[in-house]
Amino acid sequence: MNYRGPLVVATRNEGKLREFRELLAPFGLAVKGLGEFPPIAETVEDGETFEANAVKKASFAAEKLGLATLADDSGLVVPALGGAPGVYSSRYAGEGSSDSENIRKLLEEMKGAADRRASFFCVIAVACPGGGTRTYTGSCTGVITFETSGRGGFGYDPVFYYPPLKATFGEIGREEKNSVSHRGKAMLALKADFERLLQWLEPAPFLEAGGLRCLKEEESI
Ligand code: ITT
Repeated sequence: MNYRGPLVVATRNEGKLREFRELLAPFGLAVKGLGEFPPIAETVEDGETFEANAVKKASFAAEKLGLATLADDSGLVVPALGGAPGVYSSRYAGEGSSDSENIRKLLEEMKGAADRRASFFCVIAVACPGGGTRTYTGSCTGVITFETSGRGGFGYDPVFYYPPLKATFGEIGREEKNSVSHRGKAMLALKADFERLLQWLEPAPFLEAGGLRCLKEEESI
């Protein structure tokens, strides 16, 4: 028997949750958002890397809820800005800043920049209570526009122009974005590992009733 869920998606970002629901739909797992549980404290995202923050978010929620949990940490890396906003992408214009405030700051900082390349990065972490974590990574590279275009997606999508599609991520549909995005690519890596992941998530039969245990990394098949 393989693990059949539920899998909690631990994000407070509605845009991300919508994308994950669509990306996870073919996997046949019962996907649950944080909103379906009593509120848990917010994870302090003080890691220096996307991976550290993703692992922290997933394992914190997994421990609190006692369920297998997926989280991602993602963001935009702009070489002309020394890698900013990076792990601070969601709060680039200050704590609690909105997507449009972050975009305004980005366009301001990019004034006069000759090199407008930018990459989105995503690290997905899947954690099991008392178990460990497995991580999957994806990225995609585009160009920062001079003004917003399109109302789709979330975050920096309206200023992220993706040359192969000749459009910003704000101008394309969710399905199209998922087929090329950093999150979509990290999900492809997860998909390639899916059978192993299910076995890793499978409760060990000798555990106490209701207990869910993941094989430790060194035990993994
Ligand atoms: P959670 O931590 O609750 O998941 P968050 O929005 O704070 O929500 P992150 O800390 O991972 O998530 O920050 C990601 C930020 O990076 C996000 O708020 C956007 O500003 C940006 N970002 C990430 N993925 C994006 C995408 O697909 N399109 C546009 N912007 C994205």
